[in-house]
Amino acid sequence: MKEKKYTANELMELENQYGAHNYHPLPVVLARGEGVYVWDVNGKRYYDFLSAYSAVNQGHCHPKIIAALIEQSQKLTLTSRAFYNDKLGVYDQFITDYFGYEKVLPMNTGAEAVETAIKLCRKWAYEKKGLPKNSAQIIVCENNFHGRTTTIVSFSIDPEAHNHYGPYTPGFIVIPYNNAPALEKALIENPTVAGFLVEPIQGEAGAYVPDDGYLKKSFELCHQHNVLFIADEVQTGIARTGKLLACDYENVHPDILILGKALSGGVYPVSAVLSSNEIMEVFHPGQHGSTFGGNPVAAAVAISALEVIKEENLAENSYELGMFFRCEMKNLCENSTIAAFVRGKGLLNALIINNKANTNIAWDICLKLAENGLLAKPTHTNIIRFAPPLIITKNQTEECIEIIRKTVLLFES
Ligand code: IF1
Repeated sequence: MKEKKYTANELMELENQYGAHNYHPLPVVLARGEGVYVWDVNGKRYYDFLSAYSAVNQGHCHPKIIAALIEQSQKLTLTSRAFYNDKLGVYDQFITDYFGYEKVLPMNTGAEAVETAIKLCRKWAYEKKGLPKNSAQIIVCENNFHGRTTTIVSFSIDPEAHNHYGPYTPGFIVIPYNNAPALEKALIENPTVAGFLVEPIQGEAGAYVPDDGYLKKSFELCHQHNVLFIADEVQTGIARTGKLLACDYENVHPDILILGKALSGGVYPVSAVLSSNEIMEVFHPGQHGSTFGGNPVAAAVAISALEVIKEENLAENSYELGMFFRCEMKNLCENSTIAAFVRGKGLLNALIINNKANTNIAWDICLKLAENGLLAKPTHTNIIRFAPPLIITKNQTEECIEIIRKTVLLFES
């Protein structure tokens, strides 16, 4: 049967009528992606400056990753963990060697990996640290984003993410981000702390980069109090911030490392929790798991996605072009009443917009950016996240800077 051709409006209407309204997408209907570009159903080409929230760091439909997906999908897709398969052990060795850990627990989504890390940390605290039963506390930061499960939103301070989902999971202490004294105070005042869960750069909060030394000091404080330092690098990892991991900027080796998103190059849900034997050995058969966790397709795809990061020097490219991008955005801000300031690391950047005159201005700017061929989305009303695939070239970056500059100019009073 010939495939029905839907118009953009028909497709948006179908989603509106039959899909839950848990998102408010920009009115752009995408049909194809390749590298830094995506095309809508009318054939209009855009630069993708969101990268599916840093899941397509390697670029859309990277040929090597797609080839791995296709090859494995035609051989064996899922065995469950009731049996071994010929890809998982090879992947376990590859990824633990790649990031310098002894053990990995493979999951699917970032939130699943965060939940796994929470369970691992608590179990370690009871069985190794000797905390009393059900006493474990995990310290988290204000303006965190770690996913959308009921436990994770229990410690979110964003009303939109948190409200009306109670009763909430206890056992979390919220402290200010980028504030080592606040962490030290919480550690001293709470003897049953098991772990500190932190984003090395807060993505959803708008590429909020902590002061130099914050991660190192936090890591040291955790170890002084026999508390696990847990880094959520779901968004900041896999070369996004200009190093393989954002923690690498301070040579911090997290006790528990959480990865997701670009671990698969955006072609398949793959996440992972990495740690040491001493910590991971608290998990025994039957105590944690997942139907799809560690499946052969995820294993094959993740190996190829991580190989691409190194083969194409994507961390270095992210570092260099990120510096260039922020320098150009700073120039824009100096000559703008609208663009206030830029922050970020590598190619995880955010432009903070002065929205006093018009609270919707960031959204309006993103609509105009789309018209001008660049896709980005606001976060927290007045922050526009700019995060292209890490394969972007200098020339393409220059072209995108020009698109951003001329678009913001349209809103100058
Ligand atoms: C949405 C935000 C970004 C994450 C970090 C864990 C997860 C995420 C640091 C969970 C996921 C996604 C979720 C997606 C939009 C996006 C997002 F806007 F929601 F906050 F990137 F900033 N840790 N972030 O950023 O991973 O379960 O989604 O695979 O929910 O709208 P996931």
